[in-house]
Amino acid sequence: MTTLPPATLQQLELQAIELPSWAFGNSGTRFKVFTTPGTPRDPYEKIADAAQVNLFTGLAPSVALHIPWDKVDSYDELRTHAEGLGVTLGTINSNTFQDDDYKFGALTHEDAGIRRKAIDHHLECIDIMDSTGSRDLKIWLADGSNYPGQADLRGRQERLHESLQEIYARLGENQRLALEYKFFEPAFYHTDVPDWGTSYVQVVALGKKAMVCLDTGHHAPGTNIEFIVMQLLRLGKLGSFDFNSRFYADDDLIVGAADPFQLFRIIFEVIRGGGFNNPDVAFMLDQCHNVEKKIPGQVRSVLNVQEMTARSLLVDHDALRTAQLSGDVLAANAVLMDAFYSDVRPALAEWRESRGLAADPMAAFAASGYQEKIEADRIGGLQAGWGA
Ligand code: LRH
Ligand code: MN
Repeated sequence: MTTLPPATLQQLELQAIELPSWAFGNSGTRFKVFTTPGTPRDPYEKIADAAQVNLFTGLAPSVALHIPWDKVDSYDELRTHAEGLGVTLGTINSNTFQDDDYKFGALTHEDAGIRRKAIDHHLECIDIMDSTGSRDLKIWLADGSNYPGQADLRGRQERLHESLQEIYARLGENQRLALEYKFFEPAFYHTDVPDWGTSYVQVVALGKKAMVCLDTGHHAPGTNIEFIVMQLLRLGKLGSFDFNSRFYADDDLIVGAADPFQLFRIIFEVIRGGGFNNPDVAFMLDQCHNVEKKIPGQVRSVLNVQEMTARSLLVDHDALRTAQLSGDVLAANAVLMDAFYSDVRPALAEWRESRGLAADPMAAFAASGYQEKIEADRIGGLQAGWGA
């Protein structure tokens, strides 16, 4: 059995993965959004479900909110509710992708009135951060176009910069913004923040409180994502991850499900670049459980990240450097593959038990009866989802 050295366990003990509130609501595709018995009806129930993931894994101490999906009368009350369940409120996600006014863009729009509305939404999000105690404002923009000639690409970049400057100026001392890029969808010809380079040049122009957010589902097929991770860490501008996995496009599937080796390679570069357990680099999930049960889906997700982290921490860096420096290609590759093929699951299960957690959190949650209870209790009311 692979054993995990004490130093590795100490590092794993500090690992924290933020959960997306929207993963607990209904989600789907343009074809169908399926409802599920027990789905939360409001942010309070979403946070209660997220707290279950932390209860069984000890890995998920905070929950990201999405505005207006998680709008409430009192964020102080929501914060107290969360802290009462042993979690905190994390990243605040803005939303300028579901309003008719933003059909031709939001922060990049030609019309100053529309940009004003979009900027004000972000200023409202920062007001919310003041109540929730959140550090990060995450900005993902659907802004783009569908046909060549439809939009003035250069003008939009200038307007994006001006809009972001006003949002940046409102950030408090300990607050940050993270600009998330995505190479396409919903726009199908150009996207105004399509890649890490565009996000980087826009955030560098703002200042030290502006960072890049890397969503693992937002790259063209075949992209070497771990290379981008290395570069953004090298530049000191990797602010956060949206972890998920995909077979084709922005599938938002369980992280590590589609390509566990890619997750291993990404986390290896995070560790190599000083981004692991580094407060500057937030680990968040951004997923949708369209057909599988949502709480077990999130439990599985954080365990996948933990397992690939444990394997990445097993890489023998001295042997790797020796092989790299001697140009022994196969030996160098073998060092990484040995770590990747190390089955750390029995050692992690044993370690969890030593910390008073269940050896198998998936089985423990299933046996807890929580799922049956919410399915029985949450009758009536509008199930939460991307619309509501
Ligand atoms: C866009 C995105 C973004 C969120 C949304 C839920 O595809 O990744 O991070 O706002 O999903
Ligand atoms: Mn995302």
